[in-house]
Amino acid sequence: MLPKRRRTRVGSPGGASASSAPAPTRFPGIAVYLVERRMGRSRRAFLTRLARSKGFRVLDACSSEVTHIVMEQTSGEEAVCWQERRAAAAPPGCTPAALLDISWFTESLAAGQPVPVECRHRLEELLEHGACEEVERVRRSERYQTMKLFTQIFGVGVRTADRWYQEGLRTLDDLREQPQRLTQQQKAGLQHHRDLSTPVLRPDVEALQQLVEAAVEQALPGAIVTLTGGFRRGKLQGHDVDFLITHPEEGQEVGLLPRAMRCLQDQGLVLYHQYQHSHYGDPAQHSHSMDAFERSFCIFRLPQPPGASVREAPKPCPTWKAVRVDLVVAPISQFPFALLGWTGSKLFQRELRRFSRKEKGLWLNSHGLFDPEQKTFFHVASEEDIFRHLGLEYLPPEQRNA
Ligand code: DGT
Ligand code: MG
Repeated sequence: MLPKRRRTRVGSPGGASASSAPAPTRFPGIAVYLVERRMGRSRRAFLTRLARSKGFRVLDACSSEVTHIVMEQTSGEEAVCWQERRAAAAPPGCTPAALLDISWFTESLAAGQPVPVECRHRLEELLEHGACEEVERVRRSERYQTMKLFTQIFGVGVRTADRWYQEGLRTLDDLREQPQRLTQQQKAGLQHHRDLSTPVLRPDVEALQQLVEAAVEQALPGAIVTLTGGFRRGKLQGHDVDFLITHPEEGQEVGLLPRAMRCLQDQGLVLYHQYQHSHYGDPAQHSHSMDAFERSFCIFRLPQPPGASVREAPKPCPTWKAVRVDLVVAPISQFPFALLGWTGSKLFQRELRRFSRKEKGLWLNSHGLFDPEQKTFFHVASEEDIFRHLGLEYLPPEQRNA
């Protein structure tokens, strides 16, 4: 579940008894024991550290002090076994420790304090039926909510979000407490999360277009900036703003993006950017959905006109707003394909490419249209030409919102 590097680091002989000094106990009446079986040693060690950092008392051994025994993916047989063990461990006259599903523990970590034990946390149901439907349902929904929250962060894909979920992280604060796990891109995404999860609106797009056009013109006079993505399809709001840049003379576009970025940075408009060189001819990219164009993934610091309210009243109006912007550079010979690809929607592009391959035997992507039998590329001057080669009626961007 964890990368090997981490596994060897946390999997010291001490296991969960991680040597770091625990934070002072904030909840004296509660002593948790995490059952390692099924949970795994590294996850248990990780959860132990996380819980201790939040002031929970987590014991390394299942002694008589334990008040809450927490188990994960427990079978009925195992739960019976533990039920007998905890009864034997409890001193005469004392209540045996509660036998709980991991959901009680992760909810408590998310809340920053022990949540009340509810019926759905207890493993009794599990003892009777071998599985607890309620726990499964809540867990599924908790997973869904967490994955949704994490994948909305700039720089976080499904695999990373899933790994974090498996490791017990649930909230943005959990992530903020672990900066060493985050890439620079994810840190920027978290830092500006509030703005970036607010939809970008048309007036923002127009203001951004002017700023980008001015910087590009300064970097390379005559270069052309075209709005793509959802906003070219007529959407009124979106999660980012996508621009495609080219120059009417092939080759002139080389080197323009770093110059344009410098110009934008000099104006204090760039909060974060990640530059990526073009990688034409890299075979590793051919099976990948990403194209090979030079690009910058950015977070812009977009000044807000006085009086524009981004956040709810009565807070003072902010003077700027963080906005995600993608700048992509294409040589003019590939521009129509890049424009078609970057206008989207993703589903429309997928269907168009499938149609091209299955019905016409032609391979379409953001770089070109290829005839594998003739081994030739089609030369086109516009999106209309591409539709024509595919034998399709031209669809304007507004009709590509599949
Ligand atoms: P949104 O969420 O409001 O920003 O919606 P869109 O449609 O603008 O989606 P977005 O910004 O993720 O991507 C714009 C279009 O560009 C979308 O149809 C997919 C396409 N696209 C995104 N990344 C790449 C890429 O790396 N290569 C290619 N060829 N297309 C991409
Ligand atoms: Mg977009």
